[in-house]
Amino acid sequence: MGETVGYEVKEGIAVLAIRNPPVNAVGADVRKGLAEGLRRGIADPQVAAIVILGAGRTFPAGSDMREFGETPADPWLPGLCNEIEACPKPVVAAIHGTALGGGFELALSAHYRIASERARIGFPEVTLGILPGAGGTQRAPRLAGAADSLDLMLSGRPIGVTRKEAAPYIDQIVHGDLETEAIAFARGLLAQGKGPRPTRDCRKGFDDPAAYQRAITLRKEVVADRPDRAPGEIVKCVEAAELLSFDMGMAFERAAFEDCVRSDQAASLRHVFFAERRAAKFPELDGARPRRVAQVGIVGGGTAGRGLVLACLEAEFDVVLIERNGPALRDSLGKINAYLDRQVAQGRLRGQLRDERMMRIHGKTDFVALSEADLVIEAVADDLREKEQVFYQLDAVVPEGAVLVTTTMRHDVSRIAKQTGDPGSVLGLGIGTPAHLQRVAEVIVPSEASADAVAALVGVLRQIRKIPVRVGGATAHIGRAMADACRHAAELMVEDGTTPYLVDEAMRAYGMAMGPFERLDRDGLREDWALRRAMAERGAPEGRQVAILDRLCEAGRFGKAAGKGYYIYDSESPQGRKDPEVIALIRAERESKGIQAQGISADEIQRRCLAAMVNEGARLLRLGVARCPSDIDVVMVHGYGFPRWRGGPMKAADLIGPRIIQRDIESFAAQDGVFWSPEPVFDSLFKAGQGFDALNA
Ligand code: T1G
Repeated sequence: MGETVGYEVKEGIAVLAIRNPPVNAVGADVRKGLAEGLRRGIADPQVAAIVILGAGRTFPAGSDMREFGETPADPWLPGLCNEIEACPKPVVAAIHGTALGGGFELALSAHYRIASERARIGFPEVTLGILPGAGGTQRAPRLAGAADSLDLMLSGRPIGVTRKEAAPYIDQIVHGDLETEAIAFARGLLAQGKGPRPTRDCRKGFDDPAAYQRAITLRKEVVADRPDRAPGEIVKCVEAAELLSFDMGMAFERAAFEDCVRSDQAASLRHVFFAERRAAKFPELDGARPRRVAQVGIVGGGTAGRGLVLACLEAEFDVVLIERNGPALRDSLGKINAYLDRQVAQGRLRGQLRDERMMRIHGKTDFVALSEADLVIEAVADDLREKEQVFYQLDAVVPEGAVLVTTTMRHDVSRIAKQTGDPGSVLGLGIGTPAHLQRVAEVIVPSEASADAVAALVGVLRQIRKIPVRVGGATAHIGRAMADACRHAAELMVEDGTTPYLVDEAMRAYGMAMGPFERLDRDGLREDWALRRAMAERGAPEGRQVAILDRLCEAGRFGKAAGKGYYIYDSESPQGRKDPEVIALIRAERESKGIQAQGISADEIQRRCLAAMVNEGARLLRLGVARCPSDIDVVMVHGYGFPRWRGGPMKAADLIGPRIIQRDIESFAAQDGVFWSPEPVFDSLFKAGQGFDALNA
């Protein structure tokens, strides 16, 4: 028996303990070990029943995704599940931690299931562009019916075993030592003369065929418009579960699974899963001795500051909020309190927790209050002088070794760090607003930064449930640079003939959460305008410059907050509507430059925007701003609305073929030879026959 599955007989019960840390993923060795353990238990006359459990922190959290794309080694999980189900001796699955995907299917193939009260169960496969492929779509509806089992499969979110929706799957919730409880449960079965109870024979979930069909029909409508394919396949499989025999249903499921697992969507979603985990592995963490962070200081109670306060309170940090004066402080604390009250009113937060959080926030107007802060995040307006002043004051009051973080999006972090006596403890943080709802945070690591400071900030970000992404250098932000490149490609197309509205429509159709011009309007045009004028004063920037944004600003169209930008925003259309005035303004700009308008297809718009992002991504890799292509994908998927099922721009480039993207860039050069010049990496990848994924190793 491989060491991944232990075999012990205790009181006539064979205990198969899976040992494949960290999450007992069901890889080839685990499957082989389980099959051998099962056969041994069946053959052993001393054994009257079998218990399957996970050693360590959890019951198996799924099949081993690192094996995807390869032909699985025998035994395959569906076959193993059938073998467990056919066992002539009762099999009990004892669940703790997170029994997910193939792990939950393993449990469903057992005859009985017990679970620790804090255990969770679920089918996350849909978040990976696939479906439960080891009998989940056939066994779960037999136990729970179509509605609940489909909701579990279509949401992809795990549920606690104490929830009523989990009851059909769990025979007993236990509170003591799991193995002891499992052996007692199995012996209890034997004492009651209870034997195997194959799930395939259960028809409880089919008791009300009309309700079953209604649930199918309803969810077919719900998933019909989803861009990802797996949800529709899941509904068909659960429908088949009631219509076909068990084995036919299993074959139906297998065929659908094979189709999905080979799809680009599945490859993209799997890529994002591992990219999220790779992103947090900063080189600085090796050997670092990060400062323990108990108290966090936030300077500035504006939208950004308040979001950071809320995120830190949720992670149970003590927070000191510094505002410039009493009225501003009361206003910030009032808004934070109001937000938590709304959470309570919406049932998303218990009143007691709100009170606890408000107890852990200390509002002050004097920096001296930060004399015990372990880490301070400055979130004042993005004005260099104001930020330098804040860091100068912080340096005078914070404890030695405290980590100082600036949220500047435009200024040089190293320059701000010079205001302190310990520049090595100063880092940058790029996080969208509202910060408490963002999933990704860019960590700007200047060359002089200390590994301990980086490790401390990464630790805090993981505690406030952010995916930290490393950004090298002291000035750039990955997301902002990528969005700017996409926006420039879009502006060139608008000046040459299309409209901002067609560009946004095309990029929404591509799957982006919003188009580049909607994003500009949301973020405001004023800052970009100011930056362009500052750059123009420093001499004509290289390449073709499109001044449509400047024309809009000259006309007072500064974006959504100003009621109009590329779109008009008013009570009639709070989300914005097209404005013929903008079209007229663009037409006038073309005429002033003698440009003949030419139509551009939606496909071409998407290709140009993607090519611009990929080329910019390649540039950020060359400059060492981004550590690897998958980091860029994580920022774009979580921070800039790039569709997760496309994997991010760098993954999308690999699925299309970097050579094709390179050819596209070269073919666009007539439009702007400076902007559209392919990065050298395209040639080296081509020569090596590789894609960007090769740079993720
Ligand atoms: N396969 C391989 N590695 C996995 C894994 C998996 N299923 N799940 C986690 N890991 C690795 C992960 O990459 C990381 O590695 C380490 O474990 C800790 O994970 C037939 C085909 C369980 C909730 O989708 O959701 O079954 O970075 O950092 O935050 O129907 O991991 O340390 O090297 O995420 O505590 C279905 C995926 C698979 C669950 C724990 N299962 N995992 O979260 O730790 S498809 C899933 C999770 C399937 C069948 C189909 C989470 C977690 P490293 P972590 P965590």
